[in-house]
Amino acid sequence: MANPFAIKSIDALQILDSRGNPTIRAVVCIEQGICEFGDAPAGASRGTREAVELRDTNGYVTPAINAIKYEVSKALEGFDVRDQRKIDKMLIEIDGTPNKSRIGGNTTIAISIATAKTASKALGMEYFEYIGGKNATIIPIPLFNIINGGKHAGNKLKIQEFIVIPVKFDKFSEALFATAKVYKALKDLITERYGKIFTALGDEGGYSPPLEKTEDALDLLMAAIRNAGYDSEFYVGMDAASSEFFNEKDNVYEIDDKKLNRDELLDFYVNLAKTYPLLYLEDPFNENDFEGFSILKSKLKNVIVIGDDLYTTNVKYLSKGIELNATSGTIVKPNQIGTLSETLDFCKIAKLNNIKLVVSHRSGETEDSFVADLAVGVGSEFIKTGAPARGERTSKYNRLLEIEKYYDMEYMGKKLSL
Ligand code: 2PG
Ligand code: MG
Repeated sequence: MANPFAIKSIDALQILDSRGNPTIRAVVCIEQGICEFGDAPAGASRGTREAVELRDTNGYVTPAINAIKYEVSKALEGFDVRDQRKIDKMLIEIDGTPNKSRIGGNTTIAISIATAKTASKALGMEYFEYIGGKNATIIPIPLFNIINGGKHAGNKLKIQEFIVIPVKFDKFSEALFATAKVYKALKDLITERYGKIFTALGDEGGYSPPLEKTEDALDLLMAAIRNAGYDSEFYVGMDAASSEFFNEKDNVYEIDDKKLNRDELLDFYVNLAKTYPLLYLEDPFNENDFEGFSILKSKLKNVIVIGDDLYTTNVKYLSKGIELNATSGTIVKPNQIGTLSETLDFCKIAKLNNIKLVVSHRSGETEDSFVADLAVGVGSEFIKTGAPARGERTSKYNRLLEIEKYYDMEYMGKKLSL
């Protein structure tokens, strides 16, 4: 008799992401009749070292679907779905390139996630349990990106994400609903100051008011926190995604109508940290400037400095960052590297070296909530998955509410020492 956990088929279909772009959904089915899907999200401000997406010239993912249909499904037929590592290794081998450019990182991550979901369903486990076992006991602190700039919005803000961080709450659910109040207060403020037409949303569900200066956005965040009736319960953070406003030719950062060299940008951040309760700063310098990160980290002891484009969920670059003492934390995006096993290895190395984990969505998302389970599974300190609005963002937060309630989990905000 065939192994009931053996892969019977892998199918794929083209679906839409939250920006209305085509993306890939892979469906893994095993002999006992259980099937699950995995979706590939898509970034807009991508690091140059990320796994490559396979698309045709019009942006359709037909080549990725064909790769599954004519090549990968045959090669993986009969593999035991519980053997995630073996399956991921096979995907890497079939691709054969260092950045998954032949069959596409979008192809491999969709299959890799579908594999884990099918296995855990067949074993009667929740995804977070399957990933983390008994260690999965805490709900991470959400980082809510409620003002969008940079590549995610049509305004002139150079910084990509302005984030509120509800740390001082007893439960995740309290933190989430408090943030929803702040999000509403922000909408009221924007309506009052700029008119309702400027309450349009950016790609991650945050507002994109017609602001130009970093300080204006931070002031608005602070006013929204106050108007919602909160104060020190919230910190603020930013994802600068600074590679996007770095002018490589002149070696300057073009921000807030200025051209700043690295030292000047560093002073700019240091001053912001004096004025605002800044807890979190992601990609403050361009993706090749490990040294800049490390100087900033030593200067801003109370700010968690995070690498995203710097590391691209790749152990090779994380190891360099650890050696240079570049950051106190890292973004974790499974589609940056292309398989779940490599993502888990990355998290393990980060944890061993006291690097905080920020499991993250992409700006182009689907409704799948898998990253919420991944965050709980790896015991991440933070999860970054946009504003508390729009289905592709709320699916992750709502999944965390479910996990908190039915598995009686603690909130990281209570445990994290800052
Ligand atoms: C980021 C992400 C997600 P994108 O820079 O951290 O917020 O954006 O998916 O566009 O890379
Ligand atoms: Mg980022």
